[in-house]
Amino acid sequence: MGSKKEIIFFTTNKNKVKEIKDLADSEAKNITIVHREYDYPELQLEEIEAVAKESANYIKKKVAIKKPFFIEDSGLFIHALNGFPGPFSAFVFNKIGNEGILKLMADKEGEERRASFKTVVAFCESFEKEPILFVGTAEGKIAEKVRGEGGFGYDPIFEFEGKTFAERNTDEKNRVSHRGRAFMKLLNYIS
Ligand code: ITT
Repeated sequence: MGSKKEIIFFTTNKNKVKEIKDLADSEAKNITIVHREYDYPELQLEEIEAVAKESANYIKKKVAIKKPFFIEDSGLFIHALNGFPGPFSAFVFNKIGNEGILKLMADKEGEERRASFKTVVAFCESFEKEPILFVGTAEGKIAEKVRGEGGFGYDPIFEFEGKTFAERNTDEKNRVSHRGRAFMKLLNYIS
């Protein structure tokens, strides 16, 4: 039996840690995810790919532990609002929350409520190289009202195949979510 490979996950979001640790526990027995609470400055760029890459490069310069690590940046993109809140998802969630988004969407019906979640994982195996990016998306729609007790953030208003993400447990969400898809690509790359 080989020894387990440790990968550090820098984030301030404990819900992300739970989802990713659950997935690694069931899908990658040879990998241990180690959480480090770290609040790095996030650039406000149009593309979350660029945000994730710059964040990983910032951490490479700042942290002393030279171990393989990743960070991830996620966002909700509402088609009828030209991709808003996208890279500004954290700011908008803190300012207006799910109820605010539902108000913005009040006159939108059917196809107009389409939205997607996207996660970009930026992985640095070596501190000498550029981060490698893994992207995962989930296509769904904005629900008419908040539903469900699980998940976090925008999960109660993001509906996929009849259920919001907040109406699924972690395992069910991971199987179809943006984060689950992006992280599975990272796991496949590592193993
Ligand atoms: P970091 O320290 O990892 O940056 P964060 O919470 O600031 O943590 P993001 O910038 O990636 O993370 O998140 C942007 C916003 O989108 C934030 O308000 C989250 O609550 C929300 N969000 C991210 N992933 C989500 C998911 O899977 N379901 C619902 N909301 C999500």
